Amino acid sequence: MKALLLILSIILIAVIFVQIGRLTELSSKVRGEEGHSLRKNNATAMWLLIFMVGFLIFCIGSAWYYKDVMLAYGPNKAASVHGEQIDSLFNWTLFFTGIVFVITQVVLFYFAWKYRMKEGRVAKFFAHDNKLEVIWTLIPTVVMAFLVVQGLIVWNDTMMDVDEDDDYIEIEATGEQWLWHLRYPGADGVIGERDFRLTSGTNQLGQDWEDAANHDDFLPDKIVLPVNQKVRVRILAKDVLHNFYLPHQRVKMDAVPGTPSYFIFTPTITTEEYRQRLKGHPDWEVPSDPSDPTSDPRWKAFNFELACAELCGQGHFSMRKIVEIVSEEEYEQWMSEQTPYYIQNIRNTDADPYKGQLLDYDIKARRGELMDAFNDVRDYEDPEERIIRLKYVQFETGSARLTADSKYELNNVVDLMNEYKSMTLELGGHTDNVGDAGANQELSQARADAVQAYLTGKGVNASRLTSQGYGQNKPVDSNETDEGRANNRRTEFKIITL
Ligand SMILES: [Cu+2]
Repeated sequence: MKALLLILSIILIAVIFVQIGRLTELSSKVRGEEGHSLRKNNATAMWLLIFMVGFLIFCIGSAWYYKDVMLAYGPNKAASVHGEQIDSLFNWTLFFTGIVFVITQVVLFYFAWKYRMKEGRVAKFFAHDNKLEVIWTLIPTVVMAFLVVQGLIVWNDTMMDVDEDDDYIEIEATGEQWLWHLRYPGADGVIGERDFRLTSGTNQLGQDWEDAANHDDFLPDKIVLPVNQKVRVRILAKDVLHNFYLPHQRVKMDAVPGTPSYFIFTPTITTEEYRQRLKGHPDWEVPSDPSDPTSDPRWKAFNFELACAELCGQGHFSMRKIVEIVSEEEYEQWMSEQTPYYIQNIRNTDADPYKGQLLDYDIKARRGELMDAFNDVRDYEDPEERIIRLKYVQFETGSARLTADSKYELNNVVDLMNEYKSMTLELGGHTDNVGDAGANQELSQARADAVQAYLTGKGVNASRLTSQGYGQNKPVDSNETDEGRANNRRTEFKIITL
């Protein structure tokens, strides 16, 4: 209602001015034509000057009023290294075009006033003026050259690929109608191979499971990156054109089906720091949920985002993902909480080419488990508490022959023995209660001996090892269930001295 009244009053004032103009015209006509025309010109010239002043005040005032929503200023400054360069380029361009804008407006209206029609004044005609030509060619040339060269420098910096020995994180984003698939390389830092022909319901990206680099890749539903770390994003599309856009970091690159592209950037400010930057600006102090006045202010609810900047179809808007820029420690923490897609969904299914086989990934994980177990018990005083179960040492059924995969666990024991030169161990064999107790006793002794033989074969001095078969006498679980019996059939070592 207020706005309507305001518009109406502006229209009315305009009508009044037009009417006054007509009245003056009529009255001057009554007084005579000659003087009328001159007076009309004077009035128009004066109005032009007034308009110029009003217009410039309006332009400067509105720029000041809207400064907090302008790119590259205040809360909207870039959050990446190259983004600051791009912003600075915008500001330089605005600076020069601003000067030209003010000068041309002032000159335009001032000349219209100064050279208005006067009695006896005649127009000056000239066909050519070298001085003028030089001035209005040279000045724009110099300014444009400066802006273009600056632009080229920034462009080259921004579009430069990583060097081989650079320290950077590589992630991958694949656009699809209408979502982004994000992929991180996992612990090995290498993104696994893809082949579109392998794409299926459980393999949306066509990851090649033969490639070990794929085994630790994980597919998070948001982008998390450490601050001040160079990032290379591989950008692909599965169907139509999409565009990978991180507005605050000034990252923008087309995702083209069939033609992978990339973008390199270094975030310079964490999400939390950016929130602090927004805090205090009136636009950001309003509730984040307009329908709930008690909700957090907008600055507190702020998140960087990944958007698609290509109009890729009706679900285009839903391609938004959260981007979190965090400290190095928070990033490591988050990484350690992620589960590789392969391990969670593919491992030991029919789609797994390594079904039933041991992977580097498992070998490393098993080593970690054993080292953790060792560190957990090594400080106990009582050797009875310093017992570690060799979870992955197994024997062929009913025999004392080690399975092939047992060597990984036993090699870890060899490493421990080599690291702790004075450590001595008792190797213990245990069975469940199925079958004859005497036979079980014999089997457990034979198995403990087999382990001892393996270790001495690897160079561990025999005097540091004893072997003991315990048969079925020391169960750690119930012998009533399959699971319990499996737990009771085990090989352990006891740290006698350390
Ligand atoms: Cu899209």
